Amino acid sequence: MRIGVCDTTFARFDMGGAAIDELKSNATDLKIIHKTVPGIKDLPVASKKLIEEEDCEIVMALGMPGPMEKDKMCAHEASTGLIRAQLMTNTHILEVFVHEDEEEKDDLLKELAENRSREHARNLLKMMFTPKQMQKEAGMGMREGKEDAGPL
Ligand code: RDL
Ligand code: RDL
Ligand code: RDL
Repeated sequence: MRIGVCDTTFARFDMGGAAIDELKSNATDLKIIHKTVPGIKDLPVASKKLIEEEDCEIVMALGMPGPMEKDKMCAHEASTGLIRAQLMTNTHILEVFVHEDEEEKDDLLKELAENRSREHARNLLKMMFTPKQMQKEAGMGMREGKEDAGPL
């Protein structure tokens, strides 16, 4: 299976590296095509190219929206673009965003970025290889990078 991984230089942690490591540790026979762009607004077209020009069956788009109001606007625009790219190609692009203001301390932000990237990588493998396993988790309050909220 061909999997696209697209990350940014803006991010303050190597989210793509963590995702690729997690994918490779949990599956064999993966061909991973990795592209890096400057920032999250560049992810939609890079992801679409991974699907259309590199024949990826699914893509992870990883990035870090900054803490300012303009960064949040930027994240919303990037997200809208990623959804549009998915609809245009009928292909999943897992959006893995870690907002810089989700944690105050650098070491906690680093841990969150690493854990969220790895957990979304495992989500990808579940979606592609063991969808029944994912179905078992329906309604379970799953989260990525932090504690699960859990079921009611
Ligand atoms: O196309 C070049 C840039 O416009 C693009 O890379 C943007 O995504 C860069 N960028 C911003 O311009 C901005 O105001 C980013 C952020 N905020 C941000 O919070 N996170 C990013 N990029 O990854
Ligand atoms: O593509 C992978 C994820 O980006 C996607 O599954 C999102 O819908 C996950 N998600 C968030 O990233 C978020 O910030 C969700 C929420 N909030 C939310 O409130 N409810 C969700 N997903 O179901
Ligand atoms: O329940 C607490 C958090 O899950 C909630 O604050 C989310 O909005 C945090 N979050 C993001 O901001 C985001 O951009 C999440 C994701 N992406 C995500 O992919 N998965 C999450 N939270 O569990």
